[in-house]
Amino acid sequence: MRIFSGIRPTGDLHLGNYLGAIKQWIPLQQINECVFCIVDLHAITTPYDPKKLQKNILETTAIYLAAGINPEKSIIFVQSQIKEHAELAWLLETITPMGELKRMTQFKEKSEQHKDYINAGLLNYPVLMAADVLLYKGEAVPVGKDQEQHIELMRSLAKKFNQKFGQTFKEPESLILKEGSKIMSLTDPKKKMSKSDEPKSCIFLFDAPEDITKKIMSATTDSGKDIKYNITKKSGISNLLTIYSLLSGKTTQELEKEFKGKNYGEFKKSLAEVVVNYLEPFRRKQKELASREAYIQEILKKGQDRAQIIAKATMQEVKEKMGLV
Ligand code: AQP
Repeated sequence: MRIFSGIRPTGDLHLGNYLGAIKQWIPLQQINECVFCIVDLHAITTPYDPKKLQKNILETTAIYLAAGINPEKSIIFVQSQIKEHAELAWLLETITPMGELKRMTQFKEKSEQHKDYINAGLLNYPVLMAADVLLYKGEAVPVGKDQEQHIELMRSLAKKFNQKFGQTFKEPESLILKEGSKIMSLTDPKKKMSKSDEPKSCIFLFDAPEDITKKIMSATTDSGKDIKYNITKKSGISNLLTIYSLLSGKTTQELEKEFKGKNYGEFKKSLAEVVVNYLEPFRRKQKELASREAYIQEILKKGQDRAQIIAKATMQEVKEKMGLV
């Protein structure tokens, strides 16, 4: 299968980005043809600093590599370097109903979050995302739960295009994990963990061990003292149990048994140790890669060359079908 996924270079990546998306990319590349993009054109739909964008792109690429994406197997590249993404997005916009875009939860949330930056790019974000995947004839998209609605739109656009202009695209499926597809904020477990939220709400992949411990020890928990998974009544402790389970390989039931009779403090202390140890190789690899900018640039250039061949062929076919050539 051809797999496509991407991440916005909007700052340091957190445990949610890793557990919801990147972690499932690693095994997928063993038997599939994977295309992993750094989606900078999406990053500029919310407030950003142009002076930091290139640095964020390099850091996001370094995280892909540190997490285990193999550039010999998978294509890694920067979205804006392939102009066909924006071109196909425009063509798909002409078959996208406005009402569908306005209904998107992410558009509503981000408009609420950035009231003075509600731009047409933010509204059209899901169409660009559809173009990202369809340009490579992607068949599956490993993402977190927050992207499910966007994939639904992508499927309906693929179907509509095929009906209108002839069979061209497969309808991509979302690959959403059962566990970890929505890691919640440490300070407000009703909200998802988000890069643009306050730093103490996120565990960043390159956080120093003392920061990780501090953030976990002060994470919002619920009244009561049992370490029990109950997403509605105990969302804070349930979120921490999910993180513990995914990083340790133990089930939540095993963890409930292990921490029976223990208090939140003891549980959090143990979780902090698990997280610090799990992320140790990330910190080490990031330090190694930080001084290897030329190497990262070379990977991105090779990825771009490979991506360009596929993108060009799809655009030619799309333009022919739409009567543009
Ligand atoms: N909290 C989360 N739990 C599980 N998966 C998550 N993802 C994001 N947050 C969580 C998944 O990570 C991938 C990349 O996301 P993105 O950076 O492209 O966009 P985002 O969803 O907008 O991420 P953030 O962290 O919330 O960033 P900001 O604050 O900049 O908007 C996607 O697969 C996403 O599902």
